[in-house]
Amino acid sequence: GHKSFVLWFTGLSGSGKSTLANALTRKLFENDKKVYVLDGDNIRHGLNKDLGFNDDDRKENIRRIGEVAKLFVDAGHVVSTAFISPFREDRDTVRELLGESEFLEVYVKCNLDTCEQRDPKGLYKKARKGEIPNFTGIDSPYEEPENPEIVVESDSQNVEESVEQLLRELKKRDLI
Ligand code: GGZ
Repeated sequence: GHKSFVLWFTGLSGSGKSTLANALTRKLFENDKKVYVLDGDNIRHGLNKDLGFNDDDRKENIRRIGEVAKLFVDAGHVVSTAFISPFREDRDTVRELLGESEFLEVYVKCNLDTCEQRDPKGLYKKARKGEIPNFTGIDSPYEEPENPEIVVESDSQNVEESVEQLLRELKKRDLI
């Protein structure tokens, strides 16, 4: 079997976390890895549908996702998680839960203007109008990672280039 670990994608809404996590996971699947993606679609609509977006709920969201990711790692998978995870302390708690060798923080770095221009779901526009309170980057903070294992600059390279970068980083670490 191969190594199992978590790629913890973090970044603003619209930065490309889900897109990258899914594109990378497809590549790993084609190379016979056991893979799984945790994202809003399968977590916030299910296990965490009791949670909203105030600070406490975001903290609990990330805590549960960390625990679920750990279960997938125990089961031998390469897990990619795609959540804003805006608070450094919460990400560090997951890092401690998984252990250094099984946790890679991937900062999907994209400036707010670009995210806001992309606005794939029109959420920034609504947030600017005051229709979504506590929107990350507008009136709720995003704490940039200080020592992420990987930084993907999604505003200056395309998805294919970013996936190649991620694959290189995993090979360099003998994880794949
Ligand atoms: C940020 C929000 C909010 C608020 C709804 N702030 O672009 P999206 O739609 O698909 O990704 C965002 C997603 C963020 O959920 P996470 O579980 O990743 O957040 S956290 O890690 O902070 O718990 C966005 C949508 O949910 N969304 N309201 N107020 N994003």
